[in-house]
Amino acid sequence: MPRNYPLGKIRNIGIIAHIDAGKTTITERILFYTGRTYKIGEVHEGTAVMDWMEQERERAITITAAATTCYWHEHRINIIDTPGHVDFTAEVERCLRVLDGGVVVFDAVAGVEAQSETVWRQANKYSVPRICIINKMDRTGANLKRTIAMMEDRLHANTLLIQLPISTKDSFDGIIDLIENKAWYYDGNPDSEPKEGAVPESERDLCIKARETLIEKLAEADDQIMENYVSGNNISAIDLKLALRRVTLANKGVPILCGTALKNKCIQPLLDAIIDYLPSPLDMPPVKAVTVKGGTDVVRLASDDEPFTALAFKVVSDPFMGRLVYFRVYSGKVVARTEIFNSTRSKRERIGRLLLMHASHREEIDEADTGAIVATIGLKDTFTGDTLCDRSHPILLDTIRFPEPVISVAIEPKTRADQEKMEEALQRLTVEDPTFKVNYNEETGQTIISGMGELHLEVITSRLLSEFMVGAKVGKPRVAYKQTITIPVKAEGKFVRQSGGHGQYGHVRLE
Ligand SMILES: Nc1nc2c(ncn2[C@@H]2O[C@H](COP(=O)(O)OP(=O)(O)OP(=O)(O)O)[C@@H](O)[C@H]2O)c(=O)[nH]1
Ligand SMILES: [Mg+2]
Repeated sequence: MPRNYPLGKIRNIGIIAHIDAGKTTITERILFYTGRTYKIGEVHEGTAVMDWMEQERERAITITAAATTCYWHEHRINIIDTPGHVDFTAEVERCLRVLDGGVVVFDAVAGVEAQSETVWRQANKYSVPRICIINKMDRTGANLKRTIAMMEDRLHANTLLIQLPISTKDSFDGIIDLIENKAWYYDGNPDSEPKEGAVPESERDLCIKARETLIEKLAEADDQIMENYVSGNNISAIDLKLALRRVTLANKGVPILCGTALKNKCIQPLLDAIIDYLPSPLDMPPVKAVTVKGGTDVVRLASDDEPFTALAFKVVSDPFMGRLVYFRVYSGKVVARTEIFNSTRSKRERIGRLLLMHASHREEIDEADTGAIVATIGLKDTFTGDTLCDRSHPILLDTIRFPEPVISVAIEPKTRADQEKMEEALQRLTVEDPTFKVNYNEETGQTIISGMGELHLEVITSRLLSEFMVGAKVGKPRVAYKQTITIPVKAEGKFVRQSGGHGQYGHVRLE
């Protein structure tokens, strides 16, 4: 069966940022404008499709990374919306490990925040090419220039501004596309098309200067633009776009866009930029691995004709459906209801149903080919970070490493009936979440759960109740005080028992 989308037309991207920057709000607009949803979901109203978990809707924050797929201008975009809260940093880590590109979101008022730096470093670690959008341009105090300065200063980013905002004191109306030299106006109504217009007279000079800066910066990072620039040739919009793509893919610069997701402004140009500047699986270097026997280095090309290789990056225990394992296919393809090999654990596994995930909804598919990000039901012994492959070509991909938990609390079942259920539920949750650990302290008799922060553990206890129907309360871990001997002492004891037959006698001298 021919694949629906050629590899070059696939984008696997993650949306990453500090908490509340607007990642989910942007993703909801992407789903709407690509026709995936018919009504825009809002985080603050608890209707966001991507924040589907009960705890997410209650708190209006993202807790677990959610995957979805949409289509834009004949491209297929697989998106993972990640949480920004520091307690859920593992979700960002696992996503960046398997994604090809990133959209980094900034709040135009707050600029670069603590978690913006963390996610930026995580993206650096995996050399993920990225584009940035400065969101919330509608807010009073929004400042594009300051945010860009902060990005250069704190993230050491080579920023390539490709849009200028069109805004008055209290409204953000649209953008000037510096590449095409065109202005786009948005009225905020989600159903209205953006209107093309002239660059406002007042912005002309600024626009010429900003375009000149963009070309200079691109020339510094790209030989082809440099050549044209030096010889004074005309540089076309196409030349600029191709150069931006090369520079972004080489991680030598980041295109910067702006907009306001909440007011439905400038999402279409973001979608265009995802396609124009972020990598397809073909743009990524061949994936490196080692052979199971002998540990020699091997590579797998991004191609359906190579042996099947995938990395499991998320395990979710659904109380009704069982274990759902998410994986990214790096090479080859896999068909539903067939046998594969988990080379990390040397186990044969059977792929059951194959699912294309859309947040909590699932679409059953027959096969997953190179570049796909899908989930499956049926794998019993596969955990986060495991390599799945063709049994006749067993290789190992680099696994995913997670930070160690930093805080602990004691957890106690509310009733006797809860006891057994709690153990099982906690076990399942540790499989899902590599930054969540459970230990039994023999000395104090307490069950201790550890995680990345208070919110993390709070969410876990609330999930125990709502998903696993286990009542539990948390408290401080008890400390087992111990005594020690501080001065030398001498002691002596005797044991004598005479009750007929052989007597028993013991004598101990202790110092
Ligand atoms: N004024 C304004 N508010 C926005 C904009 N985008 C998002 N918001 C609001 O900011 C809040 C946070 O938005 P989210 O989309 O949940 O942010 P997030 O980055 O997904 O947050 P986490 O997933 O919890 O890290 C919500 O109340 C949104 O309505 C915007 O462009 N302008
Ligand atoms: Mg979110």
